[in-house]
Amino acid sequence: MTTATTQNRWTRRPQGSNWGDFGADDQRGRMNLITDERRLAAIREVKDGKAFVLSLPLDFPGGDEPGAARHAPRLYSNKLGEMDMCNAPLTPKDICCDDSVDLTLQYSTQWDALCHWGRQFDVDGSGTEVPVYYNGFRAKTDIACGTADHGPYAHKLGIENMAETGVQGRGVLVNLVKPYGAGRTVVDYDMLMKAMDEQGVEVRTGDMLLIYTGYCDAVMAMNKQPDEEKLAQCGAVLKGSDERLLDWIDSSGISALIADNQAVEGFSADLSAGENGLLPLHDRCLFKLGVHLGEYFWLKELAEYLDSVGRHAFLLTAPPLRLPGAAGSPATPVATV
Ligand code: UVW
Repeated sequence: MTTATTQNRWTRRPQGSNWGDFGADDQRGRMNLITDERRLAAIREVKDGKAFVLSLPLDFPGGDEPGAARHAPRLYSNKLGEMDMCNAPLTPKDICCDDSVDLTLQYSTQWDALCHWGRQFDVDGSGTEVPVYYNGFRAKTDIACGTADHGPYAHKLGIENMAETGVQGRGVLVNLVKPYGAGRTVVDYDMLMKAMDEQGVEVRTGDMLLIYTGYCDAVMAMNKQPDEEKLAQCGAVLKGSDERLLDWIDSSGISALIADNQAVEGFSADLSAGENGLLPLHDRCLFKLGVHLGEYFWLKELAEYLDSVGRHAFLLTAPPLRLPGAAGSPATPVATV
């Protein structure tokens, strides 16, 4: 496809992408598929009135990530003048706590913004690749790095774009623990389809698809002392190099893809990258299709309940923080069944 955006960002879009389909300057991607009608249909999936919180406590998995790119949250009290606002005696009658937090946005239960993952791509057929994100938005000018004066800021594709949609629609859960156990299994297209068929999972356009792997069950059991070697053996991961799986994500019409594991897909610890980069599923979803990825969701209780009542669909309400310019966000999603 050849088209011109209002800012002439690209005339050539990546194969397998939907750039331009939701508008030349779209920043919401497949969230556009959650229409009012589909949201109403999702509300009609509520039968029992039960609510499940799908967030880990945000100080899990615990400690700093290996390499310390991502840190556990650090709470501290605000100051009112010299007064530390922890049990602070504001008046002779009143006491008050008032905190701040240093919060790594992609440490625990989180959404990836569409500016989280891009690649080098020749956007105009000139033979020169440039670093771009979904819909051709540019590294540096659209997604600005921090300077001595200010932090990084995504002028385009920041997580606030997702938040502004409300992120409420039909959730459908596939239970991979049932057929494949709680150990590390790499799940390809055939395996995912088999699990879905066996469980009678029907995916509709605009659905948010949740994959229960058991990884976060292990994270929770480790009680903030994560054992990385053991965790590497826990929970299924999707096989990002399986083109049939990626094509199905495209043709299924899902609006978001969510898992209770680290990255939805598996990746090699030595960071070796193939034709579609280190994380081909991230490439297809975030860069090409505008499908947000949710990670470290807490799915055990929901999965067990749905299994016990023989259902798979529910109302999912999962907005990220409406934090302008950010590449990701923690969330406290709720499934209403
Ligand atoms: C990486 O780990 C690079 O990304 P994500 O948080 O999407 O898994």
